Amino acid sequence: MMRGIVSAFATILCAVLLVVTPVPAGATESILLWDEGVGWGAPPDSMHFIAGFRGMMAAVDFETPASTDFLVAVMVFVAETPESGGPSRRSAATESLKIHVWSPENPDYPSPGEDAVVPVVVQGGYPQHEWVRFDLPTPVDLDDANLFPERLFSVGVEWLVRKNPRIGFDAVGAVDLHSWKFPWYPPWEVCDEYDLMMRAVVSDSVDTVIRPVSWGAIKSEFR
Ligand SMILES: [Ca+2]
Repeated sequence: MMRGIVSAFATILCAVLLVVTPVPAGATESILLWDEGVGWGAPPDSMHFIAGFRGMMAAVDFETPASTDFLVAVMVFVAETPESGGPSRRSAATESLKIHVWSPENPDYPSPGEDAVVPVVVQGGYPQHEWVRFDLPTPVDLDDANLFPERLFSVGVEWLVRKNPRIGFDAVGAVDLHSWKFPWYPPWEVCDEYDLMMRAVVSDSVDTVIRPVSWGAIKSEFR
């Protein structure tokens, strides 16, 4: 475990956080992501999937760029969800999922700590095998130094239904050691063999337009 932590720290020093602004100049949103190996196109054959039992969680940590102050959405690559009860070509509908935003464990270590805001439940039935954007009910102020010391935060999911949905991960290229998984009990375990396919959408303004409810952008509700 200690070796893993030391390795994580070493990699944090050299890992590169990608900041992608896919919208035209003048817009305020950026997408934070690590090396998931998939770019903006279709996922590669190397993509795999994870799924947890009820109550399990998975997270990715980020550092807010100085130019952005608000977290407005979380993006998750939702993988195909097999029918329960045995092999089948059919896919079950996606089940509800809880979205979390965490403060860092401490200012010197980015693993998820306490919930920074009330977790959000998104209703099932959202698409599969694509990036799904879950808009938060209100932007989260990442400039709050009490909640996000050193501008560190994590986003992620908690499973409400066993093994539904599955979430993509990438095990090629760099493994950035910013993905965290499955705490039966603290501490979180860093993923040292893959990068979870979860992203943070940040903005420099609270004026960010929350997209209309659609299959591509799910408006979440605090629960
Ligand atoms: Ca990777």
